[in-house]
Amino acid sequence: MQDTIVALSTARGRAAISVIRMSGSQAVQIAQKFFYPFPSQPNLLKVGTLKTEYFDEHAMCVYFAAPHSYTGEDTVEFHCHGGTAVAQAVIEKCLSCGARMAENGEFSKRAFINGKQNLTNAEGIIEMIDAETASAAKAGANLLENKLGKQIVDLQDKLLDIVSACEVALDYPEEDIELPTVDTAKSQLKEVGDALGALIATSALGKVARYGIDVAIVGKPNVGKSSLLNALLGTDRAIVSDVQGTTRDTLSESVNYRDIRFNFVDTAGLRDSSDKIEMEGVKRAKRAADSADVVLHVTDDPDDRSVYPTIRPQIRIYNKKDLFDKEPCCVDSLAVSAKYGSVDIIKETLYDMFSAGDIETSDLLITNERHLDCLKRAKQQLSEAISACGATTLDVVTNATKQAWETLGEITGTSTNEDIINRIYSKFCLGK
Ligand SMILES: Nc1nc2c(ncn2[C@@H]2O[C@H](COP(=O)(O)OP(=O)(O)OP(=O)(O)O)[C@@H](O)[C@H]2O)c(=O)[nH]1
Ligand SMILES: [Mg+2]
Repeated sequence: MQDTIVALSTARGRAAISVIRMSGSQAVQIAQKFFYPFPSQPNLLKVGTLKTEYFDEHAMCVYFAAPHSYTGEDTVEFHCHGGTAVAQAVIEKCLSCGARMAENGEFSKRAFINGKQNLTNAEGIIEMIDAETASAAKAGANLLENKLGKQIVDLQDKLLDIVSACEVALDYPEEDIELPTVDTAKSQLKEVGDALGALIATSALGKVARYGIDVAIVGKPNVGKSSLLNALLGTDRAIVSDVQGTTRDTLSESVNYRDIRFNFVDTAGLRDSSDKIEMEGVKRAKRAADSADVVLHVTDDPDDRSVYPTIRPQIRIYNKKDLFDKEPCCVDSLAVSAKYGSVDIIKETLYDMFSAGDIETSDLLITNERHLDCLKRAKQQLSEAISACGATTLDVVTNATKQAWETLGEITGTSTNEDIINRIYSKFCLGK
């Protein structure tokens, strides 16, 4: 018999209400010991009295009968007054009557074990809880709705068809039945491989939807990098001064713009110095630029044509245009005044550069590194199967195809090992 588990499902602290959730075969019996009158039927929210050790709480209670609940088990929810003390007293009562404290994500893990959700659904829930923008939430919602899961199962079915056709040919080599030609198998495998390729190709946009765009602001001292950061954020975040070398450490801050998260990093001005701390700052600035999605290379000299040495894409920003008496020399750059003008053109350019507008119209994006890794491995295994077609025996093709089928199963959890499952569910907060 599974333990009956309990946890606070709403956020901790001062709030209007708290929801305490209990799940397991004993959930109803335990709740009936201290909630009166207990609801006479499932799915009915009932007002009543919840007797804790310390006080009587005027609360509401609902139960869901297995398997028609989130976890697939009997589940009881108490909707109580908010605040830490009330929730604590109710949980204590549940514990003293036979429940035990749930672990992080244990409700969802039980839902997975009971076939109520697959791994991508669970990961979708995590993405939704973590989402800072509507695009990130939408990506999570798509996973939760099983859009990826369905596609994966379709592709797995196609692979299984290929495998079974090949196996018939292997088992009955002498029979005069219609055998799949190697060419047919090859073109079917290619079709699945292309579908995987198309999914993999969405991962760049998926990363933008989920995490946003990492932007490093670099340039010589005093060109106005920190002023630019402040203007981009719309807040007075970084110290600005006319002293060269004001910013020493990197300073990261995010802002949402047209539903995309921009993660800006302001950095120390690039120059040689005998100051140990300043040189460490310069080192960090270079590191920030090397790990960013894009670099804003800031200058305040309209004749500056220099290029920042990086393999990352970069945009040259001519700042302090209010002081210029001529047009900047390079046209494929942006000219702004961080101090006196709008800098929206920078965000707009970045938005277009990363095709962020496509997120809204896209149906399904790969936003999860684990899924991407599985897709890439499965594609590789299919490539091996394809090159084996005609070149070697049919069982080599079959084995590679079976491997790709297994790898795809890791995405939804049908062939995932226990460690990975545990790792995914441990990312959930308590009570989920
Ligand atoms: N006129 C004018 N002055 C600006 C503009 N942007 C920044 N400044 C001034 O330029 C000076 C340097 O600005 P900061 O933003 O501190 O420059 P920084 O690049 O961060 O400098 P370090 O941190 O030392 O590398 C300050 O006095 C700002 O007020 C601008 O658009 N126009
Ligand atoms: Mg600065």
